[in-house]
Amino acid sequence: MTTSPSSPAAPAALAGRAGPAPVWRVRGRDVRLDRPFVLGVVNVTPDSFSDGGRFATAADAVRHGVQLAEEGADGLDVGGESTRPQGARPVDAAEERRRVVPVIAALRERLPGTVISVDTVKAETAAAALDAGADVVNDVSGFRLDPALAALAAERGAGVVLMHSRGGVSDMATFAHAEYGADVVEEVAAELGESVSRARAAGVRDEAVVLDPGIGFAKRSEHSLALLAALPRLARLGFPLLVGVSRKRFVGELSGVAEPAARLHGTVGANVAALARGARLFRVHDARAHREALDVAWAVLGRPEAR
Ligand code: HH2
Repeated sequence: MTTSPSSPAAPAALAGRAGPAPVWRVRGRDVRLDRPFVLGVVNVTPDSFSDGGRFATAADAVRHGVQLAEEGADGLDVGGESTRPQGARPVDAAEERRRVVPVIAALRERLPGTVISVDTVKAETAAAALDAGADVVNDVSGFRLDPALAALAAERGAGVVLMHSRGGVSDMATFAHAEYGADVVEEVAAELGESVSRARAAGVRDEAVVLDPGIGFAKRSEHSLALLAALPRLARLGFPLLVGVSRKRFVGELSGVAEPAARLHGTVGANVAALARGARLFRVHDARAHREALDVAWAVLGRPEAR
């Protein structure tokens, strides 16, 4: 089955994007990335940095996921463990499963055409999530932390998002490992390349892989900005790029908005800029604003420059 979003018409030949749209292979289905892919965040956590506790019950989380899909999200990313910058409390696999599995099962039933990903670093949680109907494993450790996760994804034909980070769950969103030499982009590209090698070694097909620079993970704001600006270099790795800038610290710093949940406008700006530099998937807390903004930006960017 080929899933192709219905509107608006995909711009024909985009600067630097001529040729067929990339296809993301997720559990036997081809998701054509022929317009910006909006991945709505469904955090089933009491402690996430911007929406912790808001959707902590399964019923609230399902309602929220359905709303995000109605607002135009192509996919939903369900997570039961926070990586918040203040130092997250790791959650054991049993508790994480208890949080995400009923939500994924209910969303699968309500939204058969929506791509569902599970945001986890643990194979045990991912296995239960895939059983419940998830299509994609979003591993913020890029297959570093649980050696069984890559093999599981390969065996189940799951799509994978391999995000760059350093350290463990409790410190990956801090500055504990944010030491880079002269060229942060080169280092992140090399470490993402190692994630790709781990995926290939386990038998994950290249068409299943999406890469993510890991905005705010083991990165100061200057690093996040440098990476967003250099997305064309990361695209040379040969995989579609996802960015997760939503409500993050650098957005707050640049826009002067301290409260994470109030950072929508800055977030939209960052995502539109990332689109222009080659990102195709956008992990966001606010679906409607991004559906509209990214579709409009996509249509404009798809036009040839006037002579
Ligand atoms: N960011 C967060 C969590 N998961 N996954 C990917 N692929 N990329 C990201 O940038 C990313 C991610 C952190 O954001 P959030 O889920 O809102 O917060 P928390 O980790 O506190 O739950």
